Amino acid sequence: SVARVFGAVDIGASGGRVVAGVVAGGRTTLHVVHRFPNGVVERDGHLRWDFTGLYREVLTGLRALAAGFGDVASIGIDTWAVDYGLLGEDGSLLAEPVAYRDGRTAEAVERVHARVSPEELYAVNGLQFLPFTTLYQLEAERASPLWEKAAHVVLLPDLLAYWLTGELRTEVTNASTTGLLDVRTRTWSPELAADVPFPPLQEPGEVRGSLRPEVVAATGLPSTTPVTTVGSHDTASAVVALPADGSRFAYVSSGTWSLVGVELPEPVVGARARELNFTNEGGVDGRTRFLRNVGGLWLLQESLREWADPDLPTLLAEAETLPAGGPTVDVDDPAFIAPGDMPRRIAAAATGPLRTPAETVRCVLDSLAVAYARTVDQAVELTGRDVDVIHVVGGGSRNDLLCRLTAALSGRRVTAGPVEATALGNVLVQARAHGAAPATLEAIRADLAATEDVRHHVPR
Ligand code: ADP
Ligand code: LRH
Repeated sequence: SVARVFGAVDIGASGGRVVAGVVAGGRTTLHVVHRFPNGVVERDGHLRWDFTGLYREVLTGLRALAAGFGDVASIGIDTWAVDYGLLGEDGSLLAEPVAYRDGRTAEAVERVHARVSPEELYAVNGLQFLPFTTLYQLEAERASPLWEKAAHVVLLPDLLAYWLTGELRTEVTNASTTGLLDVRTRTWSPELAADVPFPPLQEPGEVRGSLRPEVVAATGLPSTTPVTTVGSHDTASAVVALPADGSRFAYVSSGTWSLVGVELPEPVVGARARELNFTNEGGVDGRTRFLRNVGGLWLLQESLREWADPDLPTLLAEAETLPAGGPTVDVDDPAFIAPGDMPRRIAAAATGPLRTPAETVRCVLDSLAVAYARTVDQAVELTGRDVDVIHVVGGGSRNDLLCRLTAALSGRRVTAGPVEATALGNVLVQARAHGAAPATLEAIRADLAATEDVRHHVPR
């Protein structure tokens, strides 16, 4: 069959890429045409994203895509969740988006809970408590002078899509992370979202629009190129692209955060799920991503930054020689959310002394693996599902030590890869919408299980 090319824009909290996904006869090959760094910046008293800068990188990437691959069938966009930009009446961005790591929600959480109890919130939105969920950020935003000028609240992948196409929508998997969506109906909660000017919802697989003239001029892509809505929450796209054979699997999408859980046909919002702080995020095709946001490689990224970026493979090799059973931390400790001074904060929270960078790295990886194993066990308990294999995808799948420790501590088989699962899921949802991939997620994953190169880690 003829090869077709789909462009994926995938931006995580630590970096972005523009990828060409070449789909031919049940096999999808990714080519990264542009990579760029990302991170929070301090501006006007808040931690923000330089989103205008990220948009420029997206255009650069799309230009490379057009130059390298010619006939591009469609483009899809995903980023991290929960954050948003405010647009004025004329469609202009009122300020660079505040990042979820900013401390502004501290009092907002209590104000929200004074109006709606955590139990009531969980019954409606099905989300684990995280202090940076959009609901709390918007509560803090109401106190800012920009709020009364805001005509639209636009989630970040949708903001990029707006700049590319001029169309305003809210993609539904990402909307599910706002805390304002009703988990049972997948529509805005009339109580919680009443006065928030979100654009209308759109499902993955629908076409958002075609390219504005300015974008055509900047990239060389034809104006007819469709932007196709995908699972625009990066984790939703990652879960599409699990190389899973059958249904007895759990996953860890391991990057800045670790998203650990299973896929379900329906939400689970009982008291025990709330107690264990499990979330019911919306997946592609109406699925539920029943998972827990667990601390992630942010602890490692921020430590590396503090140590002036030493060579990671060397440090990991050294960490590997250290004995098992060393100090650990609770990777979910809210003390780790803010940037800066990470090695010291880890040492202060650890169950024993940490003397060297290698010891700190080993502590982080042991702690992550413990959390992965425990969370998979909890997902099994809460859902009654059997899990034979844990698929680790994302940047963390390149960390052999982390994957091996996870296999050892969970007593389950671990499959590592694909590294770029998110971009791959983005490509495949577009490909399906344009007739180039199978109809069901199960068939898509079976193709991946047959074609993707993954590494297997067996306990002991
Ligand atoms: P995000 O989407 O949240 O920005 P990624 O999925 O891109 O995150 O993962 C980034 C992480 O992947 C880095 O913090 C790093 O820990 C890990 N990583 C990247 N390359 C390697 C490597 N060669 N070996 C081990 N870990 C790696
Ligand atoms: C991962 C992610 C995660 C959210 C967090 C804010 O990149 O989207 O699913 O919990 O960022």
